[in-house]
Parts: sequence; structure tokens; C-alpha cells
Amino acid sequence: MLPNKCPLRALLLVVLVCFAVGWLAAVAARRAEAALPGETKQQKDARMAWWREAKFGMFIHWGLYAIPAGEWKGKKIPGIGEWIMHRGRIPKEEYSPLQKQFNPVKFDAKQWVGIAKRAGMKYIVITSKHHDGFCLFDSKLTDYDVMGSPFKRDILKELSDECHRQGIEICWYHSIMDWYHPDARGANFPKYADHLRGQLKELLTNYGRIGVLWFDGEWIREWTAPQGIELEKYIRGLQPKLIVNNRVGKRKRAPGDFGTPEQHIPATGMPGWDWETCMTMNNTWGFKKDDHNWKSTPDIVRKLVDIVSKGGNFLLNVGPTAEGLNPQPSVERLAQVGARLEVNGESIYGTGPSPFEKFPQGRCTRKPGRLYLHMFQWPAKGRLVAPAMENEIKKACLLAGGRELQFVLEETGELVIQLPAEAPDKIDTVVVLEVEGEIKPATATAK
Ligand code: JFZ
Repeated sequence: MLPNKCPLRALLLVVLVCFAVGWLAAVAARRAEAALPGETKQQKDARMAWWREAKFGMFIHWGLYAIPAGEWKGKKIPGIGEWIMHRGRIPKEEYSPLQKQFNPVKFDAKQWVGIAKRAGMKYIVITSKHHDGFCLFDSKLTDYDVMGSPFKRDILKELSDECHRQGIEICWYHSIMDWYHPDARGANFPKYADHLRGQLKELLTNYGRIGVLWFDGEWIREWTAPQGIELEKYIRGLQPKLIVNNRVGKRKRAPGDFGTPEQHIPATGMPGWDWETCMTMNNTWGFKKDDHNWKSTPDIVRKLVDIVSKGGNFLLNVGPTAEGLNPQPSVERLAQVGARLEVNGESIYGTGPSPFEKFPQGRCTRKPGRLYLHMFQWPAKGRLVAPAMENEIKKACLLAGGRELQFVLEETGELVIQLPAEAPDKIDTVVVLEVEGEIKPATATAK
């Protein structure tokens, strides 16, 4: 019983706090379980399994914007390349004739899928239609597609067939916002919404199994949360195993299966959610001839490790040229990342997020019975104090090459692992700790 001198206000405050705590717990639980109506958590886990295992995918932004490549009528247009029509204030009548120049004769689906595979990427998300409305696939619902260009080949058909052949998931990016379709703004929007559904039916029935529908452009005022819910239901009816991102609806109501932080890595991930950071390799999604600000391979590697250690996926972008080639700096970096994943992939693919609040020398990922310490900073003389945990450590070794490491429990209770004096890999040396049972951080360092 509360003391009877306790003012009513304090009582109300206690009730409010209890309610708020209960509500937050319920929201967090719902997030983790957020399955489709009628879908059990087990069924959702099965549907998400390949995506949660994959960790690393290729984003491809390709379309008519690769032709101007950041320049229009001799003027450099600022901003991201695929927005040139908007940023350059180019009227539709001037921009759409680019369709008659689109002839990427060097496009080779086998080469593109090979680049993704050698990079260690497990899925490809390509722009089936970006905001400019041009379709990279054979659509019976518009002439503003690749079949109406000199190229006359269904790019998405060639790419999806090659992905199915090489065991890579093929996924579609599709923009709700459309700067070309006459009904995509204003009173006739319902007509455009029918067109949108019709094209999604083409994309989900003509190209075999599709892994993810990656929506974008949902922020337009004509698009509403209820429409997003309806569209999500519709496409899942076409491919029940489909994974859908949160941009199918209004993000603040977080529909879909995963969050999509863009160009940044949430400091503590998105606990209780599946999520994927999408990022450019330079400063633009669509190709710009003058954007040479490429991220370094070490930077890309550490971003991948950071994201995975926080429970996310990394969707890294390439912007092919108008000829159909991936820019050489992209190709080089992807090959270098892939070579490293050949060695360290076990500490990335299929791992869970770090169980520790922080690991100052780098990042942690885990699997049942295994903890992977990704060493970004090397301890003086190779003396590493392992993160405090209740588990008994059975073995310590370097993932690359398997060299066993000595470790000792000091009187301080610290477990000290003796690493080589110098870091074998300055970017990310992975130390593997084999532990007994589920990793239980010591209470002070638990998440
Ligand atoms: C969107 C697109 O506009 C862009 O061209 C690219 O395809 C990217 C992956 O997605 O970019 C956005 C979308 C939303 C915001 C910012 C950029 N936003 O909500 O701030």
C-alpha cells in the first residue's frame, strides 16, 4: 500500500510509468515477433533465414541517368546521379528521349553476377524502375521500358536467369514515386496505383523466384500507410516467401520485414528488428562520371564488420555506366573485399550480433559456441584482455590459418590471450574463442 500522504500526482506518475514500461516491452516483443497476419514466428524465421545468413548484398542503380552521368547541356548537375532529372530541372519531354540512346552493349549478366559472387555478396537488388519511371524490364504496361530502347533486351530477365543459375538471390528495387507516369501525382493517383500493382505482378510472375521487393519513393503524399499494407498483402500473395522492406509503407509505421537505414550505420543497430544499411561506394547511387570519391577497401571491410556486429545486413551499391560496365574502382574494391571474405567469411555469414556493450579494440560477432573478436586496434605486445564473460573458454586461435593462441586467467579475473606481437592483418584480424554454451557476458559488460 502507498503511504496515505502520497499525493495523487505521484500515484498517477507511478501508474503512467508502469503503463509506459509495459507498452514499450510489448512494442519490443512485437517487433521481434513481427510476423505477417497468420504467420508464426517459426514461419517468419524460415522465410527470413537466407537473408539473415547472407549479411552482404549488391545494390545496383542503373537506368537512363547513366547516360548524362551527372552532366546536362554541358553543366555539372550536383547531387546523386539518378536524381539528375529533378536536380537538373529537366522537363520530361527533354529527359525521356534518353530512352532512344540507351544501348548498353557491354552489359553481361554473367560478368555482373560473377563480380557479386567473387565479392562474397549473396544477393543482388537492382532498380527495376527508379523515380524517373524508366523500366529495365519488358513491361506490357508501358512503352517507357528497355524494349522501347535500341537495346531491346529484357535486362532483368537476363540478370534473374543468371542469378538463379549461379545461386545468388535476385531482388527488385521498385520506386513508388514516378516522375514519368501521368497519373503518379494528384487526383488520378488511384489509376497509377493500379499500374504499380500491374507492374509488380509482371515483376513477381515473369522472372521466377524473387528474394526481396525493395520499395522506395514511398514518401509522396499520395501514398498512404493503408495503401502500403494493401500492396504488401498483394505482392505476398504473388510470392509468399517474398521479403519486403519497410519502404512499402510509411516508415514511421514500420511495415515490411526490415528497416533500411541509408548511408549510415545506426550506432547501436536496431535491436529487435531485422535491418540493412544501404550505402554508396562513392557519393552517388547512379553513375556520375566525375564522382571519384571511392571508399577504401579497409573502410568497406570495417563497415561490413561493424554492421554485422550490430545485427544488420550491408547492401553496397554499384552504379554501372551507360555501356553496361561496372566502374573499375568498384570492381577492384569488391574483389579485394571478396578475397578477405574467402578467409574470414565464417565470422560474418550467419553470425549473430555482439553480446557485449562494447569491445574497444574492434567488434564482436558470434555463432553457437564461438565468439569472433574482430581486431581493428592491436593491443600492445599482443596482450589482449578478452571481454568478460561467464563462459569457460576452451580454445583460442586466429581464424586465418588456425594458429592456436595461449590464454591465462589472471588473478584479476581477466582472461588474457597472447596474440602475435604484430597484427597479421591490419584491417581486421579475427580471433576465434571456442566457448562452452551460449555466450553469457559478465553482467557489467552485458548488452
Ligand atoms: C532513395 C532514392 O531517392 C535514392 O535515389 C536511392 O535510390 C536511395 C537508395 O533511396 O533515397 C532516399 C530516400 C529517402 C530519404 C533520403 C534518400 N529520406 O527519407 O531522407
